[in-house]
Amino acid sequence: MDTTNNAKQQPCDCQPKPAPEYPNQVTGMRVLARALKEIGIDTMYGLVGIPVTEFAYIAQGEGMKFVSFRHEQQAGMAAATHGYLTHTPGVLLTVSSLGFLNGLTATINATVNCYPMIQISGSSEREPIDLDQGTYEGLDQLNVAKGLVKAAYRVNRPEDIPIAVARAYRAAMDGRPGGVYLDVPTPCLGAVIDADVMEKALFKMVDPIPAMIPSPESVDRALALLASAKKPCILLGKGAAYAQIDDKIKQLVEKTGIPFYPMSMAKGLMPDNHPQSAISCRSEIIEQADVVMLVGARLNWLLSRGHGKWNPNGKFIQLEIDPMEIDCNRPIAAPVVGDLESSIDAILAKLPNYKMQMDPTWLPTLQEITKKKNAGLAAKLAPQTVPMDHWSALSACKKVIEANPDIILVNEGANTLDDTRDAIDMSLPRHRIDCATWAIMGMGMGSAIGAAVSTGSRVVAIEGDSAFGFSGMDFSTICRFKLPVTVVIFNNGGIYNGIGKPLDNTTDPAPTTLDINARYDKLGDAFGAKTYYVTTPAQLEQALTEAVASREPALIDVQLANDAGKESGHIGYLNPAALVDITV
Ligand code: ADP
Ligand code: TPW
Ligand code: MG
Repeated sequence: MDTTNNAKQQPCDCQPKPAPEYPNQVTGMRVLARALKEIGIDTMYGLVGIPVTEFAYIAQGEGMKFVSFRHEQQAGMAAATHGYLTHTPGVLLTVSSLGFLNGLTATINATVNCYPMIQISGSSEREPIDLDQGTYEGLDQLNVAKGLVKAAYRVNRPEDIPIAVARAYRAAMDGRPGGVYLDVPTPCLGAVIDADVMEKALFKMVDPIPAMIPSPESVDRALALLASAKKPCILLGKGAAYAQIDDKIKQLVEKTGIPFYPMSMAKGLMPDNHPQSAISCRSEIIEQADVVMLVGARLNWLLSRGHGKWNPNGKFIQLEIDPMEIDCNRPIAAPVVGDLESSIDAILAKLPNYKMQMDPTWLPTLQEITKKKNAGLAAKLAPQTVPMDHWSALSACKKVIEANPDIILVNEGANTLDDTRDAIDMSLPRHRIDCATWAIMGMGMGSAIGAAVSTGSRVVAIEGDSAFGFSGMDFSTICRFKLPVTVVIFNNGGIYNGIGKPLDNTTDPAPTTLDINARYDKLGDAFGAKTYYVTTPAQLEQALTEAVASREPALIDVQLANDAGKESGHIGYLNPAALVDITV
């Protein structure tokens, strides 16, 4: 094989162009594109520059969709959401150093949330990095990523790329899903090999996502405990939504007759208004349930780590793919370790052997409480306050989104997050995506784009004004790709609200204060979106109805009062001031 550069450099025509083609030879870039295609990757999200620009062109040439972003973190959020919604790894492409780091935050977030994704980053040649000699965009990226993501690999030779890609795929998908980093140094991207060497190296993975069957004993133990419960509950997490076994979950819930409680992103897996829904009975479940069956959900901070007010005599069954999650915060009386599909299949098969002994008053009691709580919620939503607060604005959003259940709802903020989650019922699985386990701001535009691209569905992103600021520039990506996404910004002028007072010794704005008079709709105008500025619930309802019907990029600036919203939304109790009663 002749590896000298036998194709003469073409004179620059000032256009980025695909890498030079050699007769019967290919570069590492083409091997990478082909290997990704071979494992079924049809979309990449990213931001190009040296050394990955030509690779993106080659991938496009191979028929892959490349969604180009304004910031790598957003491209990564899109890839993660793609992974979550499609049960295949989302792929993020970044340049070296800062591009890699910008994207890495999303890959780590994907790992925390158990979303499968692969970040592929170009990196500088090894020698000057290892000697710290100051090369272009030099950073020891593999070592930075290791320990923060589920797995991290580097590939140095084009002929190893198919194996590297398969390894990254399995690491992202198998067991607990997560974010994987694949480092591809410039010399590997540019190295030339014979085309037939590439063809021989490409391969189809056999059984890429193997079933993990739970032991029959664990299934019997779990069923015996569930059947003995007087006040049981099935607690659904986003792992259950991710597993895409919606009909089996429905059978589990309906055949047992047990009330269910969905975590935020599991809303819609079973309709929120299902007769067995205990979504409004969180505290009753926590305080009274004697057996809680966790289905793809972790006993982490979102569930007080199983401590706090949980019934001290309550017991847990946990259906979980990762054995290390078991006994992580509370003893688990009946762990069922396996993939959810296999575990629920096994449970459904044996269910007729067990008679549920649930107290016949338990579900009706929860249904009564639900009725009261629903009336309370309706009372919060009823006043059509102007200037609007979160609730009056949400009364309008609720009507439009619930009337269009195909819409995927993306949601971040503090009050904007908490109140939207409570106000808007979901009726379809995987139609709610939010800032999730890490409670991070800055997933909005990326997740909206990943959701729209990977499903073709309409998306509405309800964003606090602060939350929107983290990812706002990628609204332009929504416009460039003409995606059916409507961004709704609740502008209350700040983080939590806009009434923060600066201390006496400064004339600077208070730390929580942003821009109550900002006209976010004009940002939309800059990129040719449909835009609206609304000050009443009726205007908001009309604007949102029109925007989602158009299936075009749209941005609605919702003017709230600057005193709408409280500090930290529903989780103010986590502030240090709440612990030690500090007042400034
Ligand atoms: P939530 O925030 O909704 O409670 P979490 O992200 O905390 O959900 O928990 C999801 C859990 O689901 C994780 O522990 C993850 O390992 C698990 N999980 C993900 N996919 C599967 C699967 N296919 N089978 C079983 N468990 C899964
Ligand atoms: C990456 C801290 C939590 S919630 C929030 C911030 C900055 C914004 C709340 O204001 P918003 O919503 O969006 O206007 P609302 O309706 O309450 O006014 N940096 C990151 N993540 C987090 N979570 C923060 C900061 C935070
Ligand atoms: Mg705000």
